[in-house]
Amino acid sequence: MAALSMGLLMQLGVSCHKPIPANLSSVSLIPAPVELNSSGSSLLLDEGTTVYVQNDDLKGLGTLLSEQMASLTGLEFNVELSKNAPSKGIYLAIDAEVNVAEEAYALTINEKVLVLKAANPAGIFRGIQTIDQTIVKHEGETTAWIIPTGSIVDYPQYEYRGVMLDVSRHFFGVEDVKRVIDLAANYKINVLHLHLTDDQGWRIEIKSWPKLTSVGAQTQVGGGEGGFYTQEQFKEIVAYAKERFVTVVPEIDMPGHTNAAVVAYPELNGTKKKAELYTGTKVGFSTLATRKEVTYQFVDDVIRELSAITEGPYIHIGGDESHVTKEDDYVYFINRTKAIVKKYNKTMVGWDEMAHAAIDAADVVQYWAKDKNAVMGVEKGAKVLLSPSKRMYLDMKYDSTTHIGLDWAALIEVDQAYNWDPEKLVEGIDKEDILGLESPLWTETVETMDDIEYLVFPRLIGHAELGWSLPEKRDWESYKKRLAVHGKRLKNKGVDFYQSKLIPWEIE
Ligand code: TNX
Repeated sequence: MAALSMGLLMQLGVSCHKPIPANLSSVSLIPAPVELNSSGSSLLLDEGTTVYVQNDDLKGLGTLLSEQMASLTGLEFNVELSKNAPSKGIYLAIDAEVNVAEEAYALTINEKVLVLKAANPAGIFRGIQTIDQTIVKHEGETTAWIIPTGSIVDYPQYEYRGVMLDVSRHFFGVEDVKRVIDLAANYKINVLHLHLTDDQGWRIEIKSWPKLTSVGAQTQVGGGEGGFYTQEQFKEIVAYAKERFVTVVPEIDMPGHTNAAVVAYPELNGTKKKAELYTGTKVGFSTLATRKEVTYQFVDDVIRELSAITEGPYIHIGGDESHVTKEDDYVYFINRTKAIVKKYNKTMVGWDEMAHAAIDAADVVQYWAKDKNAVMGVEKGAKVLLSPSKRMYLDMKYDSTTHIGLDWAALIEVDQAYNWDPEKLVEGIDKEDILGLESPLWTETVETMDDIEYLVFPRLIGHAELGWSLPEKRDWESYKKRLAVHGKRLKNKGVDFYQSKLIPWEIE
């Protein structure tokens, strides 16, 4: 042994290092996992570390893990197929017994091998995000990348953990949307809601009503050029999201918030005023003609085309702030639209005002403003998606000095966004009534990707923990220290996040 040089040992892939002691419990995981045990040692990552996958279906996920680890460490990792667990390296495998919940996964790490198991690829993907966060840079005599040993068993509290992007007030292209998906998926967010239409712009190609985009997509807030997704581009977003186990929920906001549509097709206009392209930020002035048959031909065509390019189960029909639609016309419209959504085998989601219509257990009410509406929805059997504007609206300013954003609901500092309990938010709405949580980003004041990043991060990370972690694992004092460590990660990814003074950021 003594005759062998250090270099030769390295070439042979033999490590002469004793494993570095480390503590899995002190790794800054967000969201906090359900169960974690630490065994005090570590697994060393180096160029020789291979990611093995049990079958061909997991190859994509193996590659994704190796890429995520590479971008963090600068090392390269091979991906190989192996039916059985290796004696050394990283192993991804399907195990039907890891079935406490959808998306559940189990991680065991010893000094030689890390094994990630889940009953399905979605669980493997969530577990990969945890692995990524367990990697620690150890600065000793030499720098080493290690993963502390121990075990984790983990699964989410809520099945729907979403983020919403308003692409109507300001349009954002496919690449921006993909970046939002990537950054959100790192924190186990599993839904992207796209607010595709509003007064200022219609952003999705509908082949049977071409003027929606040739006319209705041509501008945005402030008068910029706007834009829209072709159906091919929308499918590209859906496919990209799917690879990251993120479901896309498209929203067509109706019967209000429809100025862009009625400019394109005046026969749909339910007001007496001639509609013109709008670049301001007022709400509540437009409505579809709810008693005309042509309107339901329009709704049917739009929902039919949209359903055909949407893989997920949900279609969001808006339903908010229809201030110039009479109450009985509004109810009539939602009831007819509900039947159309059902005809195309989708689940209808709508903002909380929708509870006034004849909704039932098949529908989802998105709570944003009124407790009364959300409770009414639950009484009718619907599930509730929580987006309380005072806690979750990502377009609210952090404090009075924030250079973009609005403040009508609240100022939302990082603690205000994190420090509350979804189960206790509304009296009469219990955990079993809640489908999940969603953080909306309205974009009246949001013009660039940097603007998006600044308002979304870090608040979305806190919401991700609220949606995933057990109430007893959530605690502001612990969270703020864990979040501090993520400052470096966000910076490495070039995220222009808000460096709140409440967080003891660890940024080089
Ligand atoms: C209310 S929230 C709206 C949006 C605005 C937002 C601005 C909701 C369902 N409607 O139309 O963009 O406030 O914060």
